[in-house]
Amino acid sequence: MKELLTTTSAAKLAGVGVSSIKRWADEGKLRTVRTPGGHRRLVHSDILSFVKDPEGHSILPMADKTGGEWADAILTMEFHGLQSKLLNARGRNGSWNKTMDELALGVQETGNRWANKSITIGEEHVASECLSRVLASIYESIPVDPNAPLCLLSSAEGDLHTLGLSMLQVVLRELGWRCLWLGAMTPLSEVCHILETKPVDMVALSASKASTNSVDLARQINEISGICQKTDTRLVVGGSGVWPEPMPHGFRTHDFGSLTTMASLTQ
Ligand code: B12
Repeated sequence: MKELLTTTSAAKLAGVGVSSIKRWADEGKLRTVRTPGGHRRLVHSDILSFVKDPEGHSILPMADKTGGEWADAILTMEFHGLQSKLLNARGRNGSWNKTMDELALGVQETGNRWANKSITIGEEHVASECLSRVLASIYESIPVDPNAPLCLLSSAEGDLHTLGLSMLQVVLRELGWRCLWLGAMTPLSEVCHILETKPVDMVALSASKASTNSVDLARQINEISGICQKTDTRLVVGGSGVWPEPMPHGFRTHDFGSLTTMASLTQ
C-alpha cells in the first residue's frame, strides 16, 4: 500500500474533486507532506477515513472531526479525564498505534487553535504538559520484559517538540520494546556516542512541523546512518518535518500504524 498520494490520486480515492482536497489541505484539515521538489503529497490513511453524507459522498475529512474531539479533550487540561478517554479509545481501537494516530490529529488541531488565536499560548503550554504526563503514566503502566529490545528516542537537533516521542514510546511499549528517552536538546553527536557505546537495537528520531530545514535534516540522517550501519542498529524517523524522502538508510513513517509494517518490529 502506497503511503503518500498526489492531490489527484487523493481526490480519486476520496471520490471528491481535486479542488476540495486542495482546500482541505490549505485549511489544515488534511495533513500534507512536501517532496524535496516542493510538491504536496497526502497521507493515504487520512484519505481512507472521511465523514460521508447519507448518500455516501465525502463531506469532510474524518480527521477534522476526530481531531476536534481530541483537541477538546486535551484542552480540558484534566489529567484523569484525559487518561480515561485515552484508555477507553485504546479499548475501542484494539491497539495503541491506532489510538495515537487519532490523538495526533488532536495535538495538531490544538496547534491550529493556538495559531488562529482561539486559545492562548499559556493554555497550549499547560495542555501539552498535561498530555505528556498522561502519556508517560500510560507508558510506565505497561509491563515489559527487562531484557526486551531497546529503542533510543530523540528529537531532531533543534526541534523542541517531544509529544510525537511521548506517543511513540507508548506504541513501542505495547509492541514489547523498552525505551531510552533522550527527548529534545540532546546533540546528535551524543546520540551517535550512545549508539556506539550502549546495546541499542533501534533509534527513533522525531521532527515536527517546526523542522523545515530539509538540508539540515538530511545532514542529520547522513551522520546517524553511518553509525547505525556500523553498529547494526535500526533507524526510524517520523513526524511532519521534512526528512529526506526516500531515505538513504532506515525507515520514514508518516503515522504510527505504518510502524507495525516494519519487519520484525513486533517481538
Ligand atoms: C505542543 C507544541 C509546542 C510545545 C512542545 C511541548 C512538547 N513537550 O513537545 C512548545 C510550547 C514547547 C512549542 C514550542 C514551539 N513551537 Co510548537 N507546537 C506544538 C504543537 C501544538 C504540537 C507539536 C507536536 O507535538 N507535534 C508532534 C505530532 C503530534 O505531530 P507530527 O509532527 O505530525 O507527528 C505525527 C507522526 O508523524 C508521529 N510521530 C512524530 N514523531 C515520530 C517519530 C517516529 C519514529 C514515529 C514512528 C512517529 C512519529 O506522531 C504524529 C502521529 O501522526 C504544534 C502543532 C502541530 N501541528 O504539530 C506546534 C507547532 C509545531 N509549533 C510551532 C512553533 C512555531 C513553535 C515555536 C517556534 C514557537 C515559538 N515562537 O517559540 C517553539 C519552538 C520550536 C522549536 N525550536 O522546536 C509551529 C511550527 C510552524 C512552522 N512550520 O514552523 C506549530 C505547527 C504551531 C502552529 N500551528 O503554528 N510547541
